[in-house]
Amino acid sequence: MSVVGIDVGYQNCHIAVARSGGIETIANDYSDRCTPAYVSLASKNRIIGNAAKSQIITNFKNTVHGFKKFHGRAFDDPFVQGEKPKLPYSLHKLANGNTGIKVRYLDEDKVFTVEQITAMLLTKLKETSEAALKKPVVDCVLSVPSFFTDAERRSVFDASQIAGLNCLRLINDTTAVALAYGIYKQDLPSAEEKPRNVVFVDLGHSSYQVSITAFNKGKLKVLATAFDPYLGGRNFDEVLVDYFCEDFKGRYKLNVKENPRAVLRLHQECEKLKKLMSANSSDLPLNIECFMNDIDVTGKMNRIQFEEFCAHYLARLEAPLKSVLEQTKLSRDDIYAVELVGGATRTPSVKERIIKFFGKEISTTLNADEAVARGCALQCAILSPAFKVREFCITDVVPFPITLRWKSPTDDGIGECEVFSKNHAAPFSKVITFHKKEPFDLEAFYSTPKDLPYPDPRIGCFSVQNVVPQADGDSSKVKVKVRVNVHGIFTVSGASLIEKQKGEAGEEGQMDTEPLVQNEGRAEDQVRGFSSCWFCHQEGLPCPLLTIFQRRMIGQDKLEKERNDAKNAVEEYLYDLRNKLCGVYEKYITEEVKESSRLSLMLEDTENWLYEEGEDQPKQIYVDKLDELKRFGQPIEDKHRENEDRPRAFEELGKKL
Ligand code: ATP
Ligand code: K
Ligand code: MG
Repeated sequence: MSVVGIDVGYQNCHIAVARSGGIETIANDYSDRCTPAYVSLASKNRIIGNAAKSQIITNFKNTVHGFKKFHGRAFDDPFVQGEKPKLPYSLHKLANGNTGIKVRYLDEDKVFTVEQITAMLLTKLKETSEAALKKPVVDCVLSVPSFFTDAERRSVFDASQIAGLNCLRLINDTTAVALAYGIYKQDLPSAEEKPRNVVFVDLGHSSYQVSITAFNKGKLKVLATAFDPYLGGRNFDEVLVDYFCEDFKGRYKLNVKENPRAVLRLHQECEKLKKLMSANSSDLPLNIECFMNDIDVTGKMNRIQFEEFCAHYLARLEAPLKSVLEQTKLSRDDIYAVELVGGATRTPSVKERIIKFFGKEISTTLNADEAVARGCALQCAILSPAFKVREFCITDVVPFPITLRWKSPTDDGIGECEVFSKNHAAPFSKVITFHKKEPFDLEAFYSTPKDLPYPDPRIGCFSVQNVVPQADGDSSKVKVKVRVNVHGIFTVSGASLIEKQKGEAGEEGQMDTEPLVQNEGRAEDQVRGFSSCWFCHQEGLPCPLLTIFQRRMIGQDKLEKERNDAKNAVEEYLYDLRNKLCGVYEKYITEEVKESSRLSLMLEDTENWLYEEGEDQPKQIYVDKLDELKRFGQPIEDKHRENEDRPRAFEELGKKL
């Protein structure tokens, strides 16, 4: 079993794994602990992570990034429509209304679902983990924003399945951070004492999340969460981009927004400038050579100016901070510490605002970039029977209240009740009792659409089938089990018909609560004819087929890698042989060969071939080419080795004698 935690960020992904030494974050094949959430589709393969990010300018139409927020969203969703004009790649409406991503892949126009794109990213992260652990990785824990709704969570979960991962839990970003904070603390108050309340703030590239979590020895309980799902570092970048677009329009008469490549370059430079401004308050330059129409551009900006331009965004930092205090009825004095994570909390004015709000210094005891991934790996370790880790109980919250509405086709027993209130503990199961003579439908939805950062309040529709009256014609008692599971996903996990006791009064929608269950049980065991349909669930290819599709792509990438490796092998051998011919091998080249100059000619030919016709050939051609070269090179090499070995053999012999 693998113990892997992945922070799936909008911009940056981090992986932490459990090894004998404990939890550690790992580097990818670029020796980078951060893997950019970029997927580039090309004519022969897919390129994912760092290599994809560096392709963004050259292959901008097919380099997909910033897709995390498309999970579970319809193409017509106002957010998706708002993003569309800003993206260098195309979006496409899928048959089921969802957001698809249109690219050229293997020289064909292709439309991928968001789940498929995220699965590609996850495949890369899976490979990186496998390389570090030197064994196959299947089990993992992934992070999601605490404000993700059912449809978004299902979509991320589907992506993990497509990637061949077994996601043990989708954990909220701020909860993962809380776990990374709490599990090693030796001095937490005991169970009877007042808990230690800590505020966690995560300002990433695309979103802003705040939680208050109460810690006691061996456990953490999230008390409340609040968020601004559309506030993050990318807003600051956009402010700079907009400013310089105007600036360049005035000074250079350039219409930057018309040129997607220029916009992308400007974005990159503005992000760099923004980071520099975090460390430096003086005027800083922005220079881009050959920006557009062969024009070099320069500009400048300082922190004061930047903060002025961002004032409306900075002002939005306060509301979620206020909200968590109000929800928990805690005062600032009840807060033990305020911990910041997420790259954008490095912005000085962000820190200042948070310090000012709480009237106290903030702690940065956690690694701002890696805390989420570490928390995910810790959660995975806790869930994995293969790994020994300190007992730690995690209770999260339901971010948006959930209501269940029921109706039968004929009787007018229509009703509804709120099954999960805001900040209700999660995961959690409840049993609801109905008295029915016939099958009935249950509809789950979020009760407060206006607080939902998602346009559709519907969660799902379930029908409870095979319900019949009792022998005496009276209605039957039906117990329905509903649950917010470990992933934060709402499910109707079972329904059963119960023999009614004589004279028992029937109260509709009566709720029994069951104790919190950490592991998903097989509640469906005793289900009687029960089916569900999802409003928002992904349609189209069923998961196993998607997985086959994914395997095919991985196979294609592997072929392309082998082809490139074969080509590189020819190149390497060629240069190595040439170097040695002028050096160590010189004396072994027989006269005839030298005379005919066949060898050097052949090397030259091969080199030319590599840059022309041989630039793009199937693998076998390179393999054959290498063999051809070796037929010449090998005898020389053998002679060289013989000569090298002879004195050594004498030496050895001498030692023995
Ligand atoms: P999300 O959490 O929204 O999914 P993410 O997890 O990918 O996004 P992070 O990696 O936490 O985001 O943060 C990335 C953001 O932090 C980017 O906007 C980046 O420019 C910003 N950032 C990183 N370093 C600094 C810095 N020194 N100063 C200002 N901003 C910074
Ligand atoms: K991240
Ligand atoms: Mg993040």
